Amino acid sequence: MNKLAQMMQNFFAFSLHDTALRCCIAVFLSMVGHNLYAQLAATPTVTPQMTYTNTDGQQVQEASYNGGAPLRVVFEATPKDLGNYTPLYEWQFTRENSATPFLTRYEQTTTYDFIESGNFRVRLLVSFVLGNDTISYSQDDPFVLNIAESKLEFPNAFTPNGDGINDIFKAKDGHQSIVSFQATVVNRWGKQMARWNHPSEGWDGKSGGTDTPEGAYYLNVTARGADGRNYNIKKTINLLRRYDAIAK
Ligand SMILES: [Ca+2]
Repeated sequence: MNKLAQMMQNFFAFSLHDTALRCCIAVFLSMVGHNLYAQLAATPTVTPQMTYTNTDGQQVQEASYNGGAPLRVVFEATPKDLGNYTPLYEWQFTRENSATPFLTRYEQTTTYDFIESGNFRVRLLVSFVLGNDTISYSQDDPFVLNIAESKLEFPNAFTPNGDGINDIFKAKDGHQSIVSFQATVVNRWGKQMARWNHPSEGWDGKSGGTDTPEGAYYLNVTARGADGRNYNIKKTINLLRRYDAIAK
């Protein structure tokens, strides 16, 4: 190897080393700088959350709901990194296929009772304001709530004999979206035997703590569905204690 080649080799070796070092320093400074920047200028944001009580009685956080009414839902903005920004919240409640909200709420956390059937969308918009500076947030995917149409039916008979089968007279399983309800049962002389105010409740066949006789009784139900349907159910029901294999 001649002297020139040796010099060139040394030069490039140094140069490469130098470049690598510079890169390392640059990356390091960039990371430190980025962290500092992130700490100094964290962008305020929100994490919208929807909470409701499911049919099992448990509170759940979901992005959608399919089922009956009434349904109470809590919407929370859950802001973070606000710094000195003032958040201005706007919850827009719309019906599917409508751009115009039927309701707008301006709270950080808002509660709404869905009592009408239909397909709803709920979206959070936020303006974070600091002096003349405004940062806008818009929820990409709105919460989706599909409230079912109402359903309410009653059986013709029940067997309150304590065997655990069909012992309580009540609405058939599958009743849904009933937002107001009142039921009474009278005997053939018009005397009230029972009264209840929720579709999941019923009559155990007793009156004043004692078993009522077998036979025909008269049910009168007035109820209203989330879809606006009015129920006015009057029917004869049979109280049977000896038979279990009765049609529900
Ligand atoms: Ca029974």
